[in-house]
Amino acid sequence: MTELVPLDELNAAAPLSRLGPDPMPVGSFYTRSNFEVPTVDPEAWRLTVSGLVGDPMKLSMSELRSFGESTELVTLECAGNGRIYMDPVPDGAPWGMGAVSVAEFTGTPLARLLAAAHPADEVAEFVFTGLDRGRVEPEGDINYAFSLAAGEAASDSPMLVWAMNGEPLTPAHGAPLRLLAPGTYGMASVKWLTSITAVAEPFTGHFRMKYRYLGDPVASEGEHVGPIRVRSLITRPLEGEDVAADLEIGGAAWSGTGTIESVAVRIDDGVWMEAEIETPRGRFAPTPWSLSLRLEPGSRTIASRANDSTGNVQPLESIWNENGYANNLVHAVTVWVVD
Ligand SMILES: Nc1nc2c(c(=O)[nH]1)N[C@H]1C(S)=C(S)[C@@H](COP(=O)(O)O)O[C@H]1N2
Ligand SMILES: [Mo]
Repeated sequence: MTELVPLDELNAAAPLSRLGPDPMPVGSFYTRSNFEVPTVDPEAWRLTVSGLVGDPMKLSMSELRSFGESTELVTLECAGNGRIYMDPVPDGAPWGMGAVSVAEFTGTPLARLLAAAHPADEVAEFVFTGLDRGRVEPEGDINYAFSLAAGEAASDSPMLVWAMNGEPLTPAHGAPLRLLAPGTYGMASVKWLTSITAVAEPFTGHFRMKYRYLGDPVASEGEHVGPIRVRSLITRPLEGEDVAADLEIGGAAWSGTGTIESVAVRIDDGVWMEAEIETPRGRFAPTPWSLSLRLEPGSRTIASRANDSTGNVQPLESIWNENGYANNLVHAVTVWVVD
């Protein structure tokens, strides 16, 4: 039985109790699809690499896999995670805190394939196109597509993924092949990947232009949504639970702008207390944290706040923007401490 909490027919949230440090079952991993899941014939499927490259390619899955393989434990988070905590709540999928999940992904390092294609010096971005199609305003029918800057695409983190937790990718998560851009919000990790195109000008496709910060007090106006903002979540106890006075509070923290430096916990309006943090099980894996405390009986609100190695810290209040992206406010849960 799947534990996902459906938001609508295409989008479903992961249960917080399953978040890190281990991979979550694929059936618990959140799903976010803008269009219907396309039907893909895996035998006929090919990946094309074209545009401003010296050696264009059209690859079967086994040809792609000959470029190498690596496995990483990765935290994937949707830019809309936490949207409903903004005031007023912007339009868009009404995510609470369940649009983030952790799995072990296996695939071919993107940089290896791109190097073999010999991109021209003037390449500014690579455009990744999926097989899913749908109607958007004002363009009409389009395929889902997103781009990465040439430098990010050629770095050692993006992967062309065909397996999740050692099992073939499922249709909902982009079978037979998806891009995975660890450290960047989920919209860049294009599912049902069919082509990679090297271009000299910044890509202006619908989704690339939609995922921008508008009216955000922290980002510059119109800036593309990219690196995941630092966040911690409390995974134990859960919202609304009855707990004993002596308890261990714990959760996961991650950031696309650095490594997690510290996590602090606060009870009601008290002082921030430093939690213990563990070493994450990979470059893009969540950092587990915990703190054992004795709480006073009654209703208590527990909050957590993470800092990363580049000096970013979670804000105490939601940072609002027009499309409801990247709301990384401190996480709080209210529990009942039994006498
Ligand atoms: N082709 C395609 N890729 C896509 C999307 C999509 O709608 N179509 N949604 C993106 C968004 S917004 C997110 S958050 C992630 C979600 O990946 P998941 O469904 O495997 O969790 O996929 C991204 N890749
Ligand atoms: Mo997303």
